[in-house]
Amino acid sequence: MTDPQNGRVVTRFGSQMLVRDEAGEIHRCTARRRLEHAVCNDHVHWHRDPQGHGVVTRILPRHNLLERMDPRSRKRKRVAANLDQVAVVVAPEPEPNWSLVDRCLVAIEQLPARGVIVLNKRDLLQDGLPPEPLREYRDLGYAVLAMSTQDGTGLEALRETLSRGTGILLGQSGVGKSSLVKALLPDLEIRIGALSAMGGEGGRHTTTNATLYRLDTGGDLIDSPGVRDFTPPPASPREVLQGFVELRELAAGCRFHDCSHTVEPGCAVRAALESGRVSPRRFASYRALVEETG
Ligand SMILES: Nc1nc2c(ncn2[C@@H]2O[C@H](COP(=O)(O)OP(=O)(O)OP(=O)(O)O)[C@@H](O)[C@H]2O)c(=O)[nH]1
Ligand SMILES: [Mg+2]
Ligand SMILES: [Zn+2]
Repeated sequence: MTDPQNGRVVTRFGSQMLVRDEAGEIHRCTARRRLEHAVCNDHVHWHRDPQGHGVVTRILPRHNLLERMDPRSRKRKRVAANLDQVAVVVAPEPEPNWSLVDRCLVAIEQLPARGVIVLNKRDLLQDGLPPEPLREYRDLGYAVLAMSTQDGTGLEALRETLSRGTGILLGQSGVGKSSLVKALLPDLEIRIGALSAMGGEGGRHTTTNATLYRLDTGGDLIDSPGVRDFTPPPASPREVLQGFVELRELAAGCRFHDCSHTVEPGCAVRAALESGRVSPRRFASYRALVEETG
């Protein structure tokens, strides 16, 4: 039996997980009995038992946890822990679902973490112009980066953005999240080979498990499975509002402090909407989420 060591959960499959030690070596581990299920990027204590098997004995307190509602079971699904930034990836193909982006941003604001919007596959833009909503996100203060893994443009800006802390790529299936990870990690093929030999995610096309990778420039990046939709866990209307940076600022100016921004007189949010200072698309996303999760 070895002394306990610090590690980070690279990926989990059933009761097994891959844990990265402080030297960067990856070990296959099981969880000690009755230990809560670990999640990708949990910081843990682990050791080798007398038979030489890796055992995770403790999950260290998380500074945040990204969760979403599973559309089938309607239960919370844990995506990853201890995130500093979240990049929501969109592409000209498949056609972007902007309400999904807004929903991801709500979860990001709740973590909280830095939100980044990535437009991948810029090589597929018909007229070379980025879609209109991207300008809205930039105006709200989110970093918006355009790139292509096909021609390699724009990747340096993403590498720089991800060089500190731990980031995750979120987005619809097929937008190119795994392709981005691959482009940022030239030796990924080798690592994927090593991971799949240990029972982790293989070279499959569709990602099925969130997996943590170490970037050569510093920083860590999590590749996550594509989602059809993204619903943050249930929240009060007030909590949903916190996820819309421009609306939460405006709400401070409403006449009633418990304003629902629907029918009240003196509503600063609706005034801004009517004068065109708030995007109707964003307000509709906010309303839909209040109706759904409230
Ligand atoms: N034209 C073009 N195609 C790309 C680009 N990046 C990725 N692709 C293609 O998009 C497809 C999907 O890429 P993936 O990286 O598997 O997408 P993903 O987001 O990881 O998908 P899931 O794992 O299912 O969530 C592949 O056929 C890639 O070759 C790009 O910049 N331009
Ligand atoms: Mg993938
Ligand atoms: Zn109001």
